Amino acid sequence: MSESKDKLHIQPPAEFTGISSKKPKKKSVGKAAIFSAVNQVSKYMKADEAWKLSQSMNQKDGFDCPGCAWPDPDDDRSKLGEYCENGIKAIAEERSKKLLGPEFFTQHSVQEISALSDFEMGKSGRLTHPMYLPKGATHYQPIEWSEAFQLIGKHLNRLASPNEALFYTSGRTSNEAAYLYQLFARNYGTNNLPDCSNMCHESSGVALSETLGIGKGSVTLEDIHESELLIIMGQNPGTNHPRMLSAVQKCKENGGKVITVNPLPEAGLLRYTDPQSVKRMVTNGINITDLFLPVRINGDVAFLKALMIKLLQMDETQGDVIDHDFIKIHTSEYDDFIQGLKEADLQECLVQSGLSEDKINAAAELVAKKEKIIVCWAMGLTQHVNGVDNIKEVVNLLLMRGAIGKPGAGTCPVRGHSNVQGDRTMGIWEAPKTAFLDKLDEVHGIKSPRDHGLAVVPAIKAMHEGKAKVFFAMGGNFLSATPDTEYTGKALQNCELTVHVSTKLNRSHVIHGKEALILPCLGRTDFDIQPSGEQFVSCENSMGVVQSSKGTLPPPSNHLLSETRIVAEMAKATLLNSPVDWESLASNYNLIRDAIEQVIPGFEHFNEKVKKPGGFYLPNGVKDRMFNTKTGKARFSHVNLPIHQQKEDEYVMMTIRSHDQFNTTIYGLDDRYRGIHNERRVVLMNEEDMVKEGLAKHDVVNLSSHYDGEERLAEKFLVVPYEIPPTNVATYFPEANVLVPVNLFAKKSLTPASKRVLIKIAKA
Ligand SMILES: Nc1nc2c(c(=O)[nH]1)N[C@H]1C(S)=C(S)[C@@H](COP(=O)(O)OP(=O)(O)OC[C@H]3O[C@@H](n4cnc5c(=O)[nH]c(N)nc54)[C@H](O)[C@@H]3O)O[C@H]1N2
Ligand SMILES: Nc1nc2c(c(=O)[nH]1)N[C@H]1C(S)=C(S)[C@@H](COP(=O)(O)OP(=O)(O)OC[C@H]3O[C@@H](n4cnc5c(=O)[nH]c(N)nc54)[C@H](O)[C@@H]3O)O[C@H]1N2
Ligand SMILES: [Mo]
Repeated sequence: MSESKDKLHIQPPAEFTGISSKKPKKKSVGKAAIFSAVNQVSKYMKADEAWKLSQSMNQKDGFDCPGCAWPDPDDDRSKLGEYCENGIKAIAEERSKKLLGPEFFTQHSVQEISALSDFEMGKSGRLTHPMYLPKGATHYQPIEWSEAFQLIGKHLNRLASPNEALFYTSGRTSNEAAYLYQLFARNYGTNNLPDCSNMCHESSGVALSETLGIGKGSVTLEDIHESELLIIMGQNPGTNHPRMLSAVQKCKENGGKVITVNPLPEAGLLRYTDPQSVKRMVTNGINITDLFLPVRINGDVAFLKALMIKLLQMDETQGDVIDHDFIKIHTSEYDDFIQGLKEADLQECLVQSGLSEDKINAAAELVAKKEKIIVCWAMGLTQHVNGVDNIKEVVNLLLMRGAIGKPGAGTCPVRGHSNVQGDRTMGIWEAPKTAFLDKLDEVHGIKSPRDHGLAVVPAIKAMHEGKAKVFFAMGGNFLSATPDTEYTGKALQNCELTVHVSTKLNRSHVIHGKEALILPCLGRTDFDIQPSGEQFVSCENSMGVVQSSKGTLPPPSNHLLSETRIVAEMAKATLLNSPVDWESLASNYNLIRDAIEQVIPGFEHFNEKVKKPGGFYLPNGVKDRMFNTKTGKARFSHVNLPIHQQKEDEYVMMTIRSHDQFNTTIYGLDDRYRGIHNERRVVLMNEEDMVKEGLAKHDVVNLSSHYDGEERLAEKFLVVPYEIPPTNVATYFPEANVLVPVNLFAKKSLTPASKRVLIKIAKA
């Protein structure tokens, strides 16, 4: 335990773990990835369980990896198990051989537990018992499940309005649990269903719905394989979606080219060795990126505009660059868009993007020559004030080239959590469509509220202002994942009751409401037995494939309930005259799937189809050039260059993931590809900037952000020289979240702008 036990740590304790830093790697995966995975497994898991799980992970009759949402191949799945290093780490984390029982909580006060680092919390073991923190108490104590549900029911029923309750979801929740959870919230009377998506791909959802008519991507794994040009923007797949690299490899083997747009030269995007191919291991892998564009943070609109200006010029001089036929038949608002593009200033775009004209010309050459183009993106594009515009500009580019709704071409927002896309399909959304609610009401005989609810940022504010009083989380780590950690901490502390359904201990459990509950649940790898027998659940991956997932190991404790069961018991204890038969639904998940089939389009014969190996694709009109938009066509958008203000002494900070974490879960303290070992409190800085600030490698600095007249402080970070554009810096999430102002979020999507925060750096 840390020395600073005498205070409650809303932020992770600012203590160093002993850095060593080397030159970043120039390639990813390969043997080192296997060693790293084996190391995690042997340290934290039982060997026989590890072997059993590696055989069933992402297999057609197995369970869905609790890591990222990258899809599994439709046909040939690797014999070794369709896994990656970080997938192995995810299961080692869930199936940890250590158990965290009531003794831990009775021995250590909440304050003492808060002094643990996030890494230590995660490694303290799998939660085994429901725990309760009474008002004013310093320690959690065990509680019976029935009493816990009664307590939740009592709190919910005494609120002045159902809108004083918040029901958060993290993206691991299965379709079945998510459906039941939103049904409960709406039967209870609120659309307050904030979810991790609000902090993640919401900007993509908003932009894609508006421009193409569906908030999801339009490509399949096959499309990636046969694409002629992949543009990978704001994404670090070597760490966050390692299995994507096998698909990119196939694309390259078929002759495809790759452009990477990223402030950092991420190792995973430079060179890749497939850990499942002996030949590749021997030949030392393949080059991934053909053209690397080291864009400045938030220089993407500028880059895309410059690129499109070039394409327009090429079309005017040599012809055949812009797909005029496609544009005429399938799109609207092209003239406005072109007008805007003609008014844009190339020089200004070059300066803002930080890219040379040569680089833009090289990119334009590739884009003009290739017909099958896919743009892949993740948080580097979405988590900006103009996140929605970033994605609209991506769509503009694809539409110009007619690269939508044909094989090998389209949009590929690469999702984060393994079922974040499915949760939204199931109705985990604070702004549901009326048609969805109408159907829900008709099928279940309830009366859903029609007023929209609160997304993550407004939910934090509502708690802070005392307007929301009960916070319930289905998974996740709300405190540490959200922006403005100190502000959010106070918001949670204001609540009458906070409840966390969790598999592992995290900081949100110790920064609690006046009363608090921790409800331990089954994970992806566990059997789930209900009165009608053994159950399976389903998930939707990043490409709209729904498939079943079934745990293969006995649960680590007899006291765990499934998320579905928890929702049903909470509903029974809260809703006294509900027309929904909660007991039957939780006893047999086939009945939940029957209900989903009736309410949500695309799930016809759900129970039958989901049992087929490999699952089924949900309908997606964009693939057939059917655009369900306001104009009935794919819409061009007019996007402005963002206006950036940055003072002389300010830096632009992005908060990113290290190689050894899954969001707020810290698997280890290394960021192997970036050459950083045994430390997370680092700030990656350009060497010229270090000289300007008089800083040397591993100097200790404090970071402060200044927004709307308020100062936020994050103490003690070590400077690491890095290849990053001047005046741009990078830190890890969640350590730097305290610097992200709660009011700094994307227009329209309300996604916290965690990738562009203005900070000052001062020697400590
Ligand atoms: N192992 C592992 N896997 C994960 C996760 C994890 O934490 N660990 N998290 C999951 C989740 S929920 C998500 S959403 C995804 C996240 O996957 P990513 O989006 O890949 O994750 P980040 O680390 O946030 O990386 C963002 C990348 O964008 C770049 N970037 C930052 N700002 C900009 C910008 O302004 N422009 C451009 N062009 N690039 C920029 C950064 O340099 C970095 O390479 O991964 C999922 N998978
Ligand atoms: N500054 C900054 N902030 C960010 C980001 C960023 O890039 N920068 N990224 C944002 C993004 S993209 C996302 S998606 C969010 C993530 O936000 P969250 O989804 O809220 O956070 P996680 O860290 O994924 O949640 C981890 C916790 O989930 C619980 N858990 C794990 N598995 C299960 C399960 O099967 N069931 C249940 N009930 N609980 C489980 C464990 O208790 C674990 O401690 O963070 C966001 N925050
Ligand atoms: Mo995410």
